[in-house]
Amino acid sequence: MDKTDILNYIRDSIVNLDFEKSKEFTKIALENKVDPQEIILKSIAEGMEIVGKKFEASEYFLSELIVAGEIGKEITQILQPYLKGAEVKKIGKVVIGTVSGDLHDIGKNIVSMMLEASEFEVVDLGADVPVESFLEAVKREKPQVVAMSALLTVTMVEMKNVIEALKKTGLRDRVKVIIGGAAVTEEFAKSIGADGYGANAVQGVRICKGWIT
Ligand code: B12
Repeated sequence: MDKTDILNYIRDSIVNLDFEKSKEFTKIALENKVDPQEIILKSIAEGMEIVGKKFEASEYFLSELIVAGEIGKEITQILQPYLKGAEVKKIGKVVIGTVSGDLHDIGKNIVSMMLEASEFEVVDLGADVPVESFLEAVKREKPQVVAMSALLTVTMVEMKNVIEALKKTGLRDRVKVIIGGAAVTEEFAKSIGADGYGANAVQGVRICKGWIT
């Protein structure tokens, strides 16, 4: 079994909603020194995309989405210790959360972990985070970056609300704002006055690093 096979097996077990096999193959991948970032991008992200397409085609329903979500979460947890770098001096602080009304947190968790692995201190506010909680965290934690995720078209507007609230409270100039998630685009990011947009976790980390160093 070569690396591509293992990555495909993990992806396919996610698509087939096979909890045990997806965990088993992830462990095999790690034993074979497959880069955990590749597992995220090639297996989890691609697997979830296929599940999403099946959902759109009414081949899968909400129950299947939930199971796929749980599998994605579980695999990400298995990968977490392998993503974390050694305890080194942190280069900057990021406050991250999925916006209010949105429960999708798998992508946000991946971004969070990759930031940590890239020597950022991350304050993860979780999912369904109200505007006020973002504001409080900026005041309390004094981060250089605020990162927001949204997967639903209806919750994208919350990102704009957070930026407006940061402006109103005089905090906007103290932070850079980056957004991401399947619902948002580069154009949307520009239109709401965000400083950056990351199509995936790797891009997101690269942008944040560019701001700090
Ligand atoms: C799993 C899933 C769920 C799970 C979520 C579990 C969880 N704990 O997250 C559950 C079952 C709960 C769920 C619920 C719903 N879901 Co849903 N879900 C999905 C699914 C299949 C996968 C999402 C996912 O985890 N992808 C994998 C991760 C790794 O990808 P990602 O989140 O995009 O993140 C990557 C990048 O976008 C980026 N990124 C993400 N955030 C950020 C942030 C920053 C700062 C940066 C830089 C980058 C970044 O980096 C990540 C890694 O590279 C998508 C389909 C899809 N194709 O996206 C639908 C999808 C998002 N859901 C959808 C819908 C409609 C719903 C429901 C409304 C269904 C319903 N009728 O009730 C509810 C809403 C619940 C709510 N209030 O939030 C729609 C949204 C349509 C739209 N445009 O609004 C989608 C697109 C499915 C579809 N095709 O119709 N869902």
